[in-house]
Amino acid sequence: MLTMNTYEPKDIEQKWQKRWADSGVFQADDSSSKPKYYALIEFPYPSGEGLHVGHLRSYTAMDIVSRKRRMEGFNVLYPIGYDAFGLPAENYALKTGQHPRVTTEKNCANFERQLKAAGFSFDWSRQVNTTDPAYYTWTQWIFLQFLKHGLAYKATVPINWCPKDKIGLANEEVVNGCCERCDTPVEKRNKEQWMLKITAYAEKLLEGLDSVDYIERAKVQQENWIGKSEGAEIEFKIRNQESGIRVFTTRPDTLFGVTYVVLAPEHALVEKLKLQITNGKEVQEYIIQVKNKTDIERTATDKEKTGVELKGIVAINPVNGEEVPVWVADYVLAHYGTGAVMAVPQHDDRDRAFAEKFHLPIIDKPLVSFAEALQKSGGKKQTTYKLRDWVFSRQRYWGEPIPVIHCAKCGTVPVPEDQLPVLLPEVEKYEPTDTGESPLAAIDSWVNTKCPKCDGTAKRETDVMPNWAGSSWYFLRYIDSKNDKAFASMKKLQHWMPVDWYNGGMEHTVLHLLYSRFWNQFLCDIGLVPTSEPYKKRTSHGLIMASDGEKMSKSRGNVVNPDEIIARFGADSVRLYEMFIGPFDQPAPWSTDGLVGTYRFLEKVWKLHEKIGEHGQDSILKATQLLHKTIKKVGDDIEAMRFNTAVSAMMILVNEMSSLETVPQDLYEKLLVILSPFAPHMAEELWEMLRHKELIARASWPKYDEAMTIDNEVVIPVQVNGKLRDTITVSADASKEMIEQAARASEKVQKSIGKKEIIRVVVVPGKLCNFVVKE
Ligand code: ANZ
Ligand code: ZN
Repeated sequence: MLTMNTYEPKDIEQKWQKRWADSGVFQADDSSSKPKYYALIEFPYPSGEGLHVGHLRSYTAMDIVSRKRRMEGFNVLYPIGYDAFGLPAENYALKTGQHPRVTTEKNCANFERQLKAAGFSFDWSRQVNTTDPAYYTWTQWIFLQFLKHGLAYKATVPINWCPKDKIGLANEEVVNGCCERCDTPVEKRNKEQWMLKITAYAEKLLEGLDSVDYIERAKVQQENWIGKSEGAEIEFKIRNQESGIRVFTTRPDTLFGVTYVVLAPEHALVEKLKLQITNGKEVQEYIIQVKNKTDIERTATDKEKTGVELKGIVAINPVNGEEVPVWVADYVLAHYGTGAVMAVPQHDDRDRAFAEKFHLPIIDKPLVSFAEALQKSGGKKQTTYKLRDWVFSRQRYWGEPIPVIHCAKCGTVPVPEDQLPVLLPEVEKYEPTDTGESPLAAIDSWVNTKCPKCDGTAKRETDVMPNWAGSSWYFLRYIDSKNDKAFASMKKLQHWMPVDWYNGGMEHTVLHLLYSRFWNQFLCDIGLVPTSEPYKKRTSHGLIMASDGEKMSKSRGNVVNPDEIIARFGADSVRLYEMFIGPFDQPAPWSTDGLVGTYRFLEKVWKLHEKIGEHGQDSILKATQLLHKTIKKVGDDIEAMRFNTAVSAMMILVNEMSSLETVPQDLYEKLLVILSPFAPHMAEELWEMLRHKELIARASWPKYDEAMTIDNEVVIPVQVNGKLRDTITVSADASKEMIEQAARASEKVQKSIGKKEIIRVVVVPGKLCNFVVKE
């Protein structure tokens, strides 16, 4: 018999965290002969609020997968780091004057403490931090490769401008026409920006989706964002003009139904045809009025249509020579297709709404075949994408400086690679300048530099990168995080890539996934990474909500603090609870009662060790069978991310084992092994109490005997008033209720009973079921 003691998580958790660290058990081996497994979670932004219970959900899930893989004989890489550039630290600096570096360091240290307290099996030796110059050297270096290959360029583009944050926003940072951060209505401004030519990868990003295992929603969102559209480009000549209007259409077959043509208000022809347009003033006024509308406002089908006819301009339908009027209207976007459409009110809802409002003809003409339409119109096949190039400049401080120099003589000159990193200088004020330039622009000593080409006076680029940059390649850096010669060595990349399983938030399945796939594909194309797709498999977890069902937020005061609950219940109970809380991919409300439940369960597991013994009176067949079933179920459930049902299966097993007089050690040990990925500290402690010298983290995942997992079944006769009417097959240990239910479900039995009243039901488990009915 083992010594009795009670379950006290705080006595054991730190002990095991230290043992794990000292033994290096979770360090991945770059040259192991075991098969490799790369498990990835989205590295956190180290906010001042500390770890969120939502982080714990994703990290525990992949921790379970990682721990199971090690037990299955894999060499596992499960790394961690910090995505630490970004606005919150900078906004905090604006308020308090504290350098973002200082708050970032403090926050990272806090996160590290919290993550370690949760017992994750991260390989801490590979930690990365995107704000570390040793890291962003390589972010800058990769940017230079984009530049070298013509995929980074400067362009004057209308950008979304937040007048409050004084920052250019990417489309995705604009929510319902407002700044995602401060909710101020966003304006359009023309500004010179660095762009990354992600559109050059549109097709590849789409095609690559066929070769990966992503949850359906993620795949669909990627496809929609890329928005491939196959159609044709067709030219409508303008009467008495040289220039024509090129339209993009997915329905050339409707060409005979065209009753007018529409240009986007920003279309270059509007300016070019100025002298021919007889209502120029009206047109100009319209254009000014639509300037600040977002694309979503402009194209929403339920919005009232607006537009102005370009009087004096007439377009000619190439298939039949018919003359149609030309309009400008904001439902046509300048940056999609050709910025002009042929309008077919009979077949297109927006065109119809517009035609009805402005009394334009709606005609029903027979469709023609795509081929025929192209032939008659002289058009050509054309594919367009909704995907736009990526605005890569931010006029802020807390980001990676874009490593280029502007020379009056030589133009834009990349900073020579051996002069990287371009370090972020100290500034006195973090505010963007009044002109909307980065605060870096105000530091003359930093801005003024020498041209690397001609040695003449030159100026540094003062824009920094968006906070998507560092996270676009961090999974590569983990593989070789200390390399100072390259972002990662090809040999190590070949060993580890691709990531085998990546779990993260649903909110990141569009942009972060697309951007990081783009960087990886590009680096693969230039021969620097071995696989075109970075992630073999991608899943997502549901949000953890507050107990009131609302999103946890500081302002609502409903945030659950991981420190407090770990101090109260121990990390193992918290981990287990986060897995038990509900289907992994669904949002789930927090309940501290639930946490009490998982704590009690662990107490039961702990107590079980007092029952370990060899010569019990009970038959252990039932418990053994249940153990084998549970090993199978927990294993399968982990793979399918059904963590909640894995936990309940272990609960059922523990109840069964608790009902035994004595528990064979072998059974108990197997229970501990399958429980250990969920509740690793307790499992280690009990394992040690059973006199194991090795960590349970190094144990093997138990095998189950398939025969033991199959229920024994029995055939039971069903009678009505003593007469045999049918037989049913049920499991040997089926309860009375289950047998009666199965018997009632029999069609023959139902027929025999008919409308007669059932007076009594006699069930003898394993033997018989008899319905006594009123004749
Ligand atoms: C005539 C037509 C007839 C159209 C019809 C559709 C249906 P997707 O599938 O999203 O690519 N379009 C083209 N360029 C546009 C722009 N810059 N702004 C707004 N709308 C534009 O949509 C392609 C269709 O959207 C094109 O095909 C065009 O209208 C319109 F029964 O041409 B269609
Ligand atoms: Zn120069």
